[in-house]
This record gives sequence, C-alpha cells and structure tokens, in this order.
Amino acid sequence: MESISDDMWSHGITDGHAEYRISPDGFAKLQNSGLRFDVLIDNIQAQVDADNARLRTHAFALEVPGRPFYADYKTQEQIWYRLEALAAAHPDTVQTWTIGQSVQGRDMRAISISRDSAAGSPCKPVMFINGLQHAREWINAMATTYYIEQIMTNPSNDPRIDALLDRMDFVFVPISNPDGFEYTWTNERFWRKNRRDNGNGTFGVDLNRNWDYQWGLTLPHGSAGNANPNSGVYWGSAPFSEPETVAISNLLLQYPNVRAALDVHSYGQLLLHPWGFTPDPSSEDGDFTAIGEQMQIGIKSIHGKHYNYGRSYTAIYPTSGASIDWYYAVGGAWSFTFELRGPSFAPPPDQILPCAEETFEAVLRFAEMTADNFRFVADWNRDCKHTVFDQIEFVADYGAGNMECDLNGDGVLNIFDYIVFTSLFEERR
Ligand code: 0X9
Ligand code: ZN
Repeated sequence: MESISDDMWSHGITDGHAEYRISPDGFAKLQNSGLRFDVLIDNIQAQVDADNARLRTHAFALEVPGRPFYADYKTQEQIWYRLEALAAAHPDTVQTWTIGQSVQGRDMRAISISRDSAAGSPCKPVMFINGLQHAREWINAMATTYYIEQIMTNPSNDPRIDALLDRMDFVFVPISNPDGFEYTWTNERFWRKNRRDNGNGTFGVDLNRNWDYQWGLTLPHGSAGNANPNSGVYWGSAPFSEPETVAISNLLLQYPNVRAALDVHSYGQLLLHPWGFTPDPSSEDGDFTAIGEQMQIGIKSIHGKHYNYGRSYTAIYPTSGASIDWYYAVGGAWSFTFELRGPSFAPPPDQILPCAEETFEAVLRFAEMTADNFRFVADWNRDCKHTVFDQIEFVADYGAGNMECDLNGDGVLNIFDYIVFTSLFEERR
C-alpha cells in the first residue's frame, strides 16, 4: 500500500484497516494489487470543487457584510484583515508584528495579548499557540482565530477570561505555513508541507518534522518522518532548515516564561502530549494526564463530542522532530497537539464554529491549569527567573520588615512566612 500512496488519512492501521487518499493512477494499481479495499469517498475532488465554487463567490471580499466570519473557510488575507481590525480596536493589550519570512518570502505574523496588570507579575507565564503548520488543515486556522478573538474581546464577559488575563499572556502564530496555505487555495487542496524547492523536482518540507529536537530519527511508522524529499513527511535537509520553524522557535526563545504551548492540527479528535519520539513517559506525564482529562471533560460539556487524550507516540503515532517535543524539551513549556474535528481534511463548514467553541473550552482549561502551576510568587526580584537572588532579596525584605513578605497573610512576619517562601521557591512557583 505504501508504494501506491504515501498519504494515509487514518492515523494508523487498526485491525488491519487503514484509510488512504489515492490518485486515479493509484486506484488502478490498487485494483491490480490483490489488496482488499472499500471506497469511502469516491471522488474527493468533487467535494473540493464544490467548496471552491462556493468560496469563490466571496473570494476577494475581505469582509462579507451579513455573513458571519465562522460560517465558512477564509483565506489568509481575510483572516489577517479580521485580526488586524480587532487588534486595532484593542491597542492597549494587543500587538501584531512580523517574525520572519517564509521560504517564498511571505511575512510570518504573530499576535500577542498581554494585559499590563497590577494583579499580575511582570513576567506572567505565557501561553503560545501555533495555528497552521500543515497547509491543508484549514479548520485549524479558523479555530485559532476564534481563540484569539475570544481572549481579546471576551464577547460574553466571561469572568474566567478576565481572571486569566491578569495571570497570563498569550502569543499566537495563527498561520505558520503561509506558502503552503496559499498553495492549498490556488493549486492543491490537500497539500501538507511548506513550499521549499527541494531541487530535485520535489517540493516541500513537513514543518512538523523539522524541529531541532530528536530530529531525523527513523521510527516505526509511515508517518513518523523521513529523508525522502518527495514524502509528505519529509523532515528537511537539517534540523531547522526551514525559515518558518526558525522564525517560530526564535519567537518562543524571546519569552523566558512560555509555560504552555499548543499546536493546532486536524483531524482525529485527539489531545496529544509529549513525547512523540519515544513511547516512554515524560517526567511530567501525570500533569499531562490531569490536563488531558480536564480538557476532555470540558470539550464534552460544550457539544457532547468525545476527544481522546494521551502520549503522542502511542495515541497517534511516533514522530521525530515534531514541534511539541521541542516546546517541552527546549522551550520548557507544557505542550499539547490538538487534532480537531474531521471528517477528512475538509470538514463541512458548519463544523467550524462548534469545533472552535468546544476546543476553546480546552484551551481555557489548559491555560488555567498552567497559570495555577506557574505563579511566579517566588520570583521575588521580578526578573522572571528563579535564582538564588530571589532568596537573597526575600531575606533582605523580610529582615527589613517589609509586609509584602507576609505570605501566609496572618498580619505578622515570622518564620512561617519564610517557610511558605521556601516551599514556593522549591516548587518553582
Ligand atoms: O503528523 C503530524 O504532524 C500530526 N498529525 S496530522 O494529521 N495533523 O499531520 C500529529 C503530530 C503528533 N506528534 C507530536 N505532536 N509529537
Ligand atoms: Zn497537522
């Protein structure tokens, strides 16, 4: 089967069964192969053509009056037009800027939401969300835009969002593969990679195999990543060979406090956490399980959908050089990959809003659990690091009778406050 198609759409082989997209040529080969098969979608191109015809009617309008934004898929121009307009209406908290250029020279844009809050530390933990490494997963960009919009505008005056902004900052790259995304609108709806010219007649590197952590490992699965430039999961000529992954990783390294990082993908209704490169549990497997469980419950409470959670290696398949492993190992952030709703990489547009709504509940829970855990109380000198200087400063303030040191809030400064500080420091909070 792997000689007929390298585009498996199921996440593996279950009970001897897997799903593939195949070309007309591939179908002829399949018929002669002796393999048993069923046709699930006879002509996915017909579905794509219908989507295109519908979308073209509004193609060049940046905004269609009277038509809700989330009613249908949007181009990157339309998405950024909306995000820039929202950002302009919130100049105190929102910034947009260019973090680099793609292989073909398109701007990579980031957006941050940060409330300058007396209630929060100047170095609040940061949540990062990466919206679209894989070009064909259109629903990801819509969902990520929805998350940004909810956090930025809080349209229902949700006290949870208000409280969260006192405790946390947010950074997003909603369209992290702009060239590939463009290509899916103009040429090939199911293109996955970026648009690197590999020089041998093939194009594209899988950005989610290009990150510089455990890159280029040969692992036992067709989707794990490989060195063949023609493959859909080609890992590139070197770790971070692609300007897109370089720009995003540099952005993250500018924030010392990224504590939660989310990669949005589709499809499969899954909540995946490290590791991708090994089946072994990470050292915080218990925390990941607790967050996964809370996210699963939260998602179900919105529209009743079931999402599974688990270690990436086993709950989906082994991967090397995938971003969430880097976010966790190098970036120091708890990380998840969401696989949103299908079916297929082209869910009917009426799936966009419910999918965004239910997974936003998971985003909130992930953010809240992260904020609870990384409070930075013990960053006493407010330099956003945990060092011995925090202890020295605390002892100095304590010795000077500074009532900020009354950490147990009983109105007197004594050894119990020092014990509270020490335990917070040890927990790195
Ligand atoms: O293969 C991928 O990159 C992701 N699945 S997708 O169908 N959206 O292409 C899953 C990656 C999961 N592995 C890690 N995040 N480590
Ligand atoms: Zn993906």
